[in-house]
Order: sequence, then C-alpha cells, then structure tokens
Amino acid sequence: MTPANDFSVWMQSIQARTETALDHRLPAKTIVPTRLHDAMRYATLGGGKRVRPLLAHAAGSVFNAPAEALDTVASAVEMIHVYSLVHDDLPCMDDDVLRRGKPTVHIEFDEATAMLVGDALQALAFQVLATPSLVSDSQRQVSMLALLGQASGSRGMAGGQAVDLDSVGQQITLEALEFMHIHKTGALIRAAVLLGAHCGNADTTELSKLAHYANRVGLLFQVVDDILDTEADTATLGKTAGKDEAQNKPTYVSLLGLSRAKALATELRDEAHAALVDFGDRAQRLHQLTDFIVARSF
Ligand code: GRG
Repeated sequence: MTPANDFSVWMQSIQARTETALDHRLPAKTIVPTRLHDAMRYATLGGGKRVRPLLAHAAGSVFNAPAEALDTVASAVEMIHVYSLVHDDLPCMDDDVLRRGKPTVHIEFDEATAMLVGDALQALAFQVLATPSLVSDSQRQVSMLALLGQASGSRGMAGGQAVDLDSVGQQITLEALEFMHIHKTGALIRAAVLLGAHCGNADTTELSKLAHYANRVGLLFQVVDDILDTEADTATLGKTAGKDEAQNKPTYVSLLGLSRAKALATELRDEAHAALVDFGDRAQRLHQLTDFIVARSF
C-alpha cells in the first residue's frame, strides 16, 4: 500500500470509529426531551471532517495510547467543536443556513433548540471526559478536564469568538488576527492534540513539544480555511462560501492577499513538521494529518 492509501484507510477508520463513539455517547432521540436529543444528534452525527478526533488519535499513536481512551477524548473535543458551530451559525452570530451540507440546527429546528443543543453538548463533553479511570492517574485526568475548560472558555475558543465579533468591519493588524485565531480555532486543536497525548501518558517535555506543533497546526488550519473561503464553492465546502468578504471580516487573505496567505500556509506547515522531529517515525500520522490539513478541499 502506498503511504497516501495507507493514510486514507487510517483516516476513514478513525472517522468511522468517531461516528460510533459519538453515537454511543449521545442520548437516544427516544429519551425525553426527545426534540433536544434529536437535534443534538442531527448536529453531531453524519458529517464533518473530524479533524480534531483525527488529531487526538494521531497524537495518541505517538505514545501507543489505548484506542478506547482516544475515542473518549475525541468525542469530548468534537462535542465542544459541534457546539461552537451550532452557536456560531445562530442569527446573533454568523447567521448561516448551511453547515456540513445540510440546514443549520436553528433552521431545521428553531433558535431556542439550537441554543440548548450547544449548551447540552458542552456539558456532555465534560461529562464524557470525566469517564471514570479514563487514564490510570486520576490527577492527570483532572488536568485534562482543566485543559479542555481553558481551551473552550473565555481564555480560549469563546474568547476568540468574542474578538472575532468585535473585529467585523475593523482594520486589524496581523498580530491581532493571529491572537484571534490562536484562541478561536487554535485552542481546541491544541486541546485535541494534548488530550490524545495524555491518553498515552506523555510527559511534560513531550507535551510541550506537541503544544508547539499544535500551535502551528491551529494557525495553519485557519489560514487554509481563509483561503478556501475565497477559492472554494459552497457545494464543496458544505457551508456558505465567500462569507468572510461578504461580512467584511478580516482574514489572512484580506490582510496578506492570496499568494502571501498561501506562502504563510507553507511556512506554518514546515514549522509543524519540524516541531515533530524528536518523535521520529512515531509521529507519522501527525505528519500525514498536517499535509492533509493543507491539501484539503473543504
Ligand atoms: C460560538 C463559542 C463559540 C465559538 C465559535 C470555532 C468557532 C467559534 C466558529 C466556527 C466558525 C468558523 C468557520 C471558524 C473557522 C475555522 C473552523 C473552526 C471551521 C470549521 O471547522 P471544520 O472545518 O468543520 O473542522 P467540520 O464541519 O469539518 O467539523
């Protein structure tokens, strides 16, 4: 099997097991309140690239982490991600009607339900991460809960979203744009990598090397996202294309232009690969995933 085929098989297997892991951890839609549970499942299942679960599994593979623990942390991070998408799509934020190729939750259900879907997914993520004996050292598990809390809250994703909302129509510097994305998109990507590594009992030196890798990949993900928003079409993206420009949002493309944004993506990709050098072949999946994040078309 060529390396590209091997990666594709691995990626599909992680995406499939993530779907199953999420399915098992979400309440059945027959359980009261049935409409809320139906909407949580609608938002979470059957779509998305599952980049954060893939990162958690790839980081775990560096340390031979048990697959069941990785399914648990991957599910928790994906639930936070889905909650952020559902809230981001609400009329009071990005006001979008299409996500993962289907109507957004507030269109398919209603706004109040979409609010509650986000709230409930966020709570469930922490409940899932608190699974008894997820890792052998309970103190480590407490650190993992704190890590996800920090990544999701006002010093992480929610804070980045606040800066994003404030920046609409503003001229901002490249440093301010980077601050926004390190928080809005990067914090959860970093959490996915570190939680995966924690499942394999990574030590503090290893965690800090992976944090450096994850910081580069988080920004890389966003630069590529900005490029795709200008270059790809709505059908391919499964969400409305060209929204950043339409909403007058500062992006890497609006600040740097397309060709410098592409050059920045190449630079960040190279830095991400370099950050993995001490892990040798054990980081093969992380290397492959980094290249996938650059080459993705949606
Ligand atoms: C509402 C607290 C709160 C936060 C929202 C992450 C976020 C903050 C909003 C999402 C809006 C957006 C388009 C962000 C840019 C990068 C990004 C996170 C894209 C969506 O992630 P993908 O491409 O989506 O991994 P899939 O559907 O593949 O999971």
